[in-house]
Amino acid sequence: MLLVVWTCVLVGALAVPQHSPVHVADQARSESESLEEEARTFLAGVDERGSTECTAATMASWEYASDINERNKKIKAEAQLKYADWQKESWQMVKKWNGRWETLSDPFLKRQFKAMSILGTAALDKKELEKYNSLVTDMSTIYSTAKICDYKNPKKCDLELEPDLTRILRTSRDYGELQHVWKMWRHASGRKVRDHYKLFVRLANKAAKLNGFDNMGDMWLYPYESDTFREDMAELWEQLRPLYQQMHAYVRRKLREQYGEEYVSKRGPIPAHLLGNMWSQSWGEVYSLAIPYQGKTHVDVTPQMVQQNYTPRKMFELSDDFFGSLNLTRMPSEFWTESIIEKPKERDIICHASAWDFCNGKDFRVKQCTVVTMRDLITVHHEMGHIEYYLQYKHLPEVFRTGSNPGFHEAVGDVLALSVATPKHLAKVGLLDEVHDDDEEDINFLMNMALDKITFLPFGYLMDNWRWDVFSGKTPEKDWNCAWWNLRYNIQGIKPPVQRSEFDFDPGAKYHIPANVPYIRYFVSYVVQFQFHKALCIKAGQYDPQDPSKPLHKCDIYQSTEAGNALGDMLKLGSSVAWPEAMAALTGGKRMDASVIREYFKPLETWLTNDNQKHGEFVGWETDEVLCTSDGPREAATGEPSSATTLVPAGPLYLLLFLLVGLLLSHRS
Ligand code: BJ2
Ligand code: ZN
Repeated sequence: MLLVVWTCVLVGALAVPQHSPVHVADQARSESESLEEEARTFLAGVDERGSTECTAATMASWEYASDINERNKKIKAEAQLKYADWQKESWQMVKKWNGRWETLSDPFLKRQFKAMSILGTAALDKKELEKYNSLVTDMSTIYSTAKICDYKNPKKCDLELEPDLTRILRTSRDYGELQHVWKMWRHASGRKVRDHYKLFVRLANKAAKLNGFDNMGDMWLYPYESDTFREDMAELWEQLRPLYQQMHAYVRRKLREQYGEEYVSKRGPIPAHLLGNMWSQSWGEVYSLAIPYQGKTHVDVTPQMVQQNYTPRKMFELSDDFFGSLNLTRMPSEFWTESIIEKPKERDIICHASAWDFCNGKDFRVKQCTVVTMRDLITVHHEMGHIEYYLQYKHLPEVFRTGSNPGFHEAVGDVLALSVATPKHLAKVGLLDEVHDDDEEDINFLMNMALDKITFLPFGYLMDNWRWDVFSGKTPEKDWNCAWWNLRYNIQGIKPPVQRSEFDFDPGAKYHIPANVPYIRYFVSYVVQFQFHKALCIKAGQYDPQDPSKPLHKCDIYQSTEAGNALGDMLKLGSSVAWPEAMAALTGGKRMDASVIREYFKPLETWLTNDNQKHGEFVGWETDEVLCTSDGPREAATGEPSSATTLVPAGPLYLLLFLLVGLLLSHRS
């Protein structure tokens, strides 16, 4: 390498008189060329080794997530430490380039150095990192293996989140049963991770500080490359809030008609357990209660899927076919042989659906405990969207094998699902018999979509608003749960079915908190996916702002290779350019823009506003109920299955009680 440099200088010296400007310029050029070359070789080496290390760590994580046992846990912990060793080692090598990489002229090389200058949690010392990792593993394991007892049969204590509790929340209309399941799930999951979370936050913040950030919340925003990110999110939410409030008022009336005014008041927040979902994060499952025109086509095709003997495999094939129809890459054979798409019977696994990139350009998998429902069909597309992104950017160096920003990654599958869910498309694949071009059916369809998309927005927004304040210390430990309910009330307009206290830890009952996955990405996704959809629909000739017969919500991009190629071109960029560039490549604009969702739902918004007015609905919510108290009822966890992992609630009173009972029992025997 060095030899080449010297040869070049020597040849130059012979050909050109000394000190001439041409000579100096040539010398500078060749020096910089050789630096570029050196950098390229260095980065290629780091990339090759990094990919191998990444594969090993990912494999160990997969093994544990798909077969939870002590042996796999140990192997995963060791693999995580080994990967962190490598990250530290490569980061130190990269650091030696400080002062030089900034002078490189190739932006592709420079950006790699920039991306590698953040070490992440590997900055912690070994003992602390081990603890940090084990806290996250333990929290997600508690969450993933939690079980509760049946409402009507308290001796049956093997109900799991997936599929049991999810099904009950989706289908039961029994207020008492829903309340039981809602409450017991939180006893079995969130409550049990509160202490873990305290230590976790301290270590996470320590790692963030070692990386030069104030706290972990700030570090999470690094990939968005924006100084105004939080303000931008707040602004987007403000633009969307009026539409959400119309939905809220409408659904509250429908629930009041179902459950009665003693349970659902006219002006109050909605009880959180009545919305068809354990976290009230999207409300699609109460569509049957909220259908605007009962006599018209219903677009929840779950019954048709069941009737037609759909299987998880068939759902994945349907999704693969859609990607293929766009000229995007189909799932490789390893995907079909290695993915887990049904819940195995004889072992514990992390059922929460996820997509995996094993960093070797070959192995890509999904793990999902798929149930035959329309909701899960949408999730299948969501997960396959991640795989499609992995496939499109697999040629890039490891540092760029990630979304333009995390929200882009979340949006890919959802964009396709926006087409899949249209009545026209459902009819095409035989899931709907007939489709009429009729305003009332249109409103039914838009209501179904809004119950998923619009109602998700405040939840997607508040999850990390809660964590940002926890990490920054603005919300002290003693207020964690009540701060959560403040946000749930203020932003979503919901309330818990039973009063909460600081003995509870309700954020911990949602997967991404114990599993430590940032969440604002989903809020971003729900905004940008409509921008992507619009751009693709124009390319597919399916949307024309001037033509009322082609509104955005009727667009189906199926079989449009123009649309698919444009999407593929953006995905191929990975994070090699800043996200506004990638956004511009597809949509022509560089900003996140909430006006596109408003446009998509315009006919529904008009309809909702009229309907709420017609019924004299109060838009908004108010209450004088106390939803959460700092030293509230330390309700014992009744109806909870006993298990070896059940922790005795902290606090001297409980300890005393525990000892007394133990003493009594030993005395009796
Ligand atoms: C069902 C979905 C996540 C996702 C999983 C678990 C956490 C990260 C991954 C990543 C993908 C990647 C999920 C869907 C919409 C709202 C949210 C929710 N599961 N993850 N490895 N969703 O995003 O797919 O697969 O490459 O970053 O959590 O609350 O259900
Ligand atoms: Zn996702």
